[in-house]
Amino acid sequence: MTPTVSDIIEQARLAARAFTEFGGHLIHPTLRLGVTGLSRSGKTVFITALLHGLLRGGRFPVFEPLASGRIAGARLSPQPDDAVPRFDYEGHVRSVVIECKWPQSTRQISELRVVIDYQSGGGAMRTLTLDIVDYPGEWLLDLPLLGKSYEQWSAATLAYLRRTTRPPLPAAFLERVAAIDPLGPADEYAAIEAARLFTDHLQARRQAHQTLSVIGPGRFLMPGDLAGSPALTFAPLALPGDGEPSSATVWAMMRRRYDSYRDAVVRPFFRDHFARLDRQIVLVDVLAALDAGPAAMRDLQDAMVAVLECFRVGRGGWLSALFSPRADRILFAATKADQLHHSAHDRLEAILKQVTEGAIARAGDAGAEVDVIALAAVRATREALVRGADGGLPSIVGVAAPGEWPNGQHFDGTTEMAFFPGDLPADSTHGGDFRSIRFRPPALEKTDDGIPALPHIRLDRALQFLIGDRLR
Ligand SMILES: Nc1nc2c(ncn2[C@@H]2O[C@H](COP(=O)(O)OP(=O)(O)O)[C@@H](O)[C@H]2O)c(=O)[nH]1
Ligand SMILES: [Mg+2]
Repeated sequence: MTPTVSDIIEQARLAARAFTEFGGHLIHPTLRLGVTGLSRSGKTVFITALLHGLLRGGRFPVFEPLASGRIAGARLSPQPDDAVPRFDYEGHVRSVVIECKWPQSTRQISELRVVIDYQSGGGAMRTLTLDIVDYPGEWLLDLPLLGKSYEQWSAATLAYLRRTTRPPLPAAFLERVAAIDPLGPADEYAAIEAARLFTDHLQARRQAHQTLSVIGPGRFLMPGDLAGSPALTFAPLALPGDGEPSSATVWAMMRRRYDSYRDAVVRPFFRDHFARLDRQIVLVDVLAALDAGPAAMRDLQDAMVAVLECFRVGRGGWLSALFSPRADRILFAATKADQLHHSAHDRLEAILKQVTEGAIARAGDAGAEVDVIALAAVRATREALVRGADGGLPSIVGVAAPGEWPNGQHFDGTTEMAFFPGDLPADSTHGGDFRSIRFRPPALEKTDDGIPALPHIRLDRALQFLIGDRLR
């Protein structure tokens, strides 16, 4: 595809913005940190714990600027983008620290600015403005749409749906599509019905597979503020190989909606948010995928390829006319590592490393420094050795979320218990006998100032990689 006039105008706009931002950054150094991951991967908890640690001074021995006492203070400040909702730090921290509940899940992009005063290595007082942007990883799936027409997307998506043999099968949707004549008159009801069956199928896959499905659109999985809008009411159709539909047909209507989704939703997200990030952390619930089995691990690997491809865009190709990512460090983090005894943390990290290396081999180098880590933003468990048949089993102790397990065991959500979560597999392609457990947040110790610190695992190491070098 060659750049169009609008691509060229876009490029000029981007250049102008980069110039203005660059000028501003010389006076007020600013770092934009993107936090992404699929729904429930732990974004809200991660940002809450990170901010709590920065604002009240957490126990972060590996985060050098804080550990060495060079950070004089950090405070929240009004965010730069008026059109983006604010990350509800106060509400989330109240929930975890005071109410002992995990924060409400959010399904939107949000942002928060924190200003850090620190002493540089040379002794001068400096300020770093850190903008944290929380956005659904589902939205990164939409990158391929930028280069596809409705016809191309329809053909690719239908081919995939017809080929797939893994349940849940899209039978209801495919039946519906077979009954639609794309050259027939546009019928709003038929469009809504087809889009509903298509979305239902995507959601069902998401539920069943635990990880990212490689077919989008991403907003069908995570609509944000667009739920119910016509830009989200389209579906692939079985189209003739060529020809042009007249404007009154279903085909033309679906195509208009697809185009507006691509141009008014997907493109501005990549251009206005994604491309402006300096650093990125991608949170991955590796333990949930391991629990779900080898097929989920393969999906996870595909998802990582898709994510890395978003960062490669800037390195030439027609897409770089639309946006070029500037992130120079990307951290992949396996979250909720507190479900494991610390003796298994390195293995979790090694599994994530295997998955990322596989993705880099397929997607290619992202042009940024990439690292992996296993962490728990908020550690909900302690450790214990529980006597087993052959000696001590490295176990964890915590309060499991209330509910019933498939084995009939009942949890009341208040009693502390020891668990042996099973062994992680030696490599990512083999299932282990690991089982993922949902814990309640930890009961926190009271402190003198009444604001307890949050226990964590390796959150300080993540911070050091993501922003440590900018606080020197
Ligand atoms: N044990 C444990 N559970 C976590 C941690 N972080 C997140 N969770 C769990 O994962 C759920 C989803 O986290 P959340 O941050 O809301 O995910 P988001 O959808 O990516 O923002 C929470 O409700 C918790 O049950 C953690 O550090 N430790
Ligand atoms: Mg969230």
